[in-house]
Amino acid sequence: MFSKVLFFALIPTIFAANHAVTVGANNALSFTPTSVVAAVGDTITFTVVSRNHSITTTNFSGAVCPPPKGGVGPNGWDSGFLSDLDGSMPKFVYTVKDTTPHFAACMQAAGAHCRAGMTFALNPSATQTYAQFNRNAMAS
Ligand SMILES: *[C@@H]1O[C@H](CO)[C@@H](O)[C@H](O)[C@H]1NC(C)=O
Ligand SMILES: *[C@@H]1O[C@H](CO)[C@@H](O)[C@H](O)[C@H]1NC(C)=O
Ligand SMILES: [Cu+2]
Repeated sequence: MFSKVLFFALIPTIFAANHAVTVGANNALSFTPTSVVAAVGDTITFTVVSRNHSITTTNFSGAVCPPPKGGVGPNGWDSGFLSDLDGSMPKFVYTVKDTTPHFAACMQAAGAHCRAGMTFALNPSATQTYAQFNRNAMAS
C-alpha cells in the first residue's frame, strides 16, 4: 500500500525544478539569466556555450574577483574550468541546499571575466541584490 508517509516524503522529489543557465551566450562574458530563485532540492544546470569559464561562488562584497578556488561557502560550489573551445558545451549541475543568497562569478583570466561582469546570483535578497553584487564585482 502507498502510505501517506511515503507519499509526502516523495513530494520534494516530484516537484523539484531544474533551472537552466547559459554560460557565455553569443560569446559574451555573461550568465543568462543573471539570477535564479530556487527552492532546496532544485537543480541548476549551467551549460558553457563558448570559450572557457568557471562558475564559482565568491563574496558579495570586498574581494569579489577572482572567486577563490573551491568557492566561498557554506554550501558554495566551484565547477572548475569548463571549456567549450572544442564545441563540447560542458555542463555543471548544482543541487540547491539552502535558500540563503549565493553569489558566483567566473575565475578565468585572474578575475578579468569577473570584473567584466561575468557574475551570477542564486536567491539574491532585498539587501543583497544581483545589481549591487555585479557593481561590487566590477569595482573589485
Ligand atoms: C581553461 O582555462 C584554464 C585556466 O586558464 C586553463 O588552465 C585550461 O588549460 C583551459 N582549458 C583549455 C581546454 O584551454
Ligand atoms: C570573503 O569574506 C570573508 C569575510 O569577510 C573573508 O574572511 C574572506 O577572506 C573573503 N574571501 C575572499 C576570497 O576574499
Ligand atoms: Cu569566464
